[in-house]
Amino acid sequence: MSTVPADRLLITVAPTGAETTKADCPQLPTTLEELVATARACEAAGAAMIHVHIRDDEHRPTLDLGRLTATVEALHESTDLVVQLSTGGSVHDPLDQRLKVLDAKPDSCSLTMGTTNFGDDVFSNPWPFVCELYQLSQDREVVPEFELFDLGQVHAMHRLLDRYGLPYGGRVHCDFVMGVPGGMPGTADALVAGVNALPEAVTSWSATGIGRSTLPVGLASLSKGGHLRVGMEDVLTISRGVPVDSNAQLVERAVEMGRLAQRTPMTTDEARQLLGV
Ligand code: KMH
Ligand code: ZN
Repeated sequence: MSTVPADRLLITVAPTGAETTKADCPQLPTTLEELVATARACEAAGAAMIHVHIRDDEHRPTLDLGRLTATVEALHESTDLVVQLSTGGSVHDPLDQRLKVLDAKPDSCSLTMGTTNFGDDVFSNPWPFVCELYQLSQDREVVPEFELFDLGQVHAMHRLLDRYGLPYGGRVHCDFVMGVPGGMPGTADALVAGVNALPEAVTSWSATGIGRSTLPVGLASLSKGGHLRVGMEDVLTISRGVPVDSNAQLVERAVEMGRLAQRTPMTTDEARQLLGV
């Protein structure tokens, strides 16, 4: 059983993503040095987990295993954050490379529960791939975070857990990623429908809303007792028309939203307990 008090708030920061270009957003952390500095600032501000996408020397998304491994090591050396590598990558990454992400030995990995239209692109997660990635996470002792872009993916999570059992670590944490054009809308109604449909085995969940849905989803998540994911992967403005300065600014706002909801940011040790890392 987790002994993390119920008022604790897990704040996950997703600082980079795979969609925004450095040219469009120079403050996006794309180098290892920028990522480590961002991670430290976000940890100091109240984040306990980091969801990581990395870039190459030209700031393009990459799943290069050497870089991923060096990134995990650098984040472990410089912070106590739970390090979660994205296995979603970019919409252009092949499935076999996405499986290899686990070779970089993260604490956690994202695991999206189905294929989603993603703007004009397709974020491909065929069922056999989902099953293979899940079994690999069990073998490699990496704690998955189930990413839910749509209500049907909640049902897929029931199927997966029924077929293959609990994740490594014995806890079940998922994250609603809402407001992607092609996925479920970033509304309180959609979040409540998703939360009400979760498998009983789920022990914790967070939510994030893309773009303008970031505040409605964050507030709805707190109202429903959930946790928060924030960061420049998901939103690039702090208010209408005002660009985000830094990921830490988004973490600070999440801390303030949590304070209003009488929730205290979780420590990294508490996050490890909560997630079974
Ligand atoms: N970049 C998106 C296509 C994940 O990190 O697992 C997929 C994504 C989900 O961001
Ligand atoms: Zn991601």
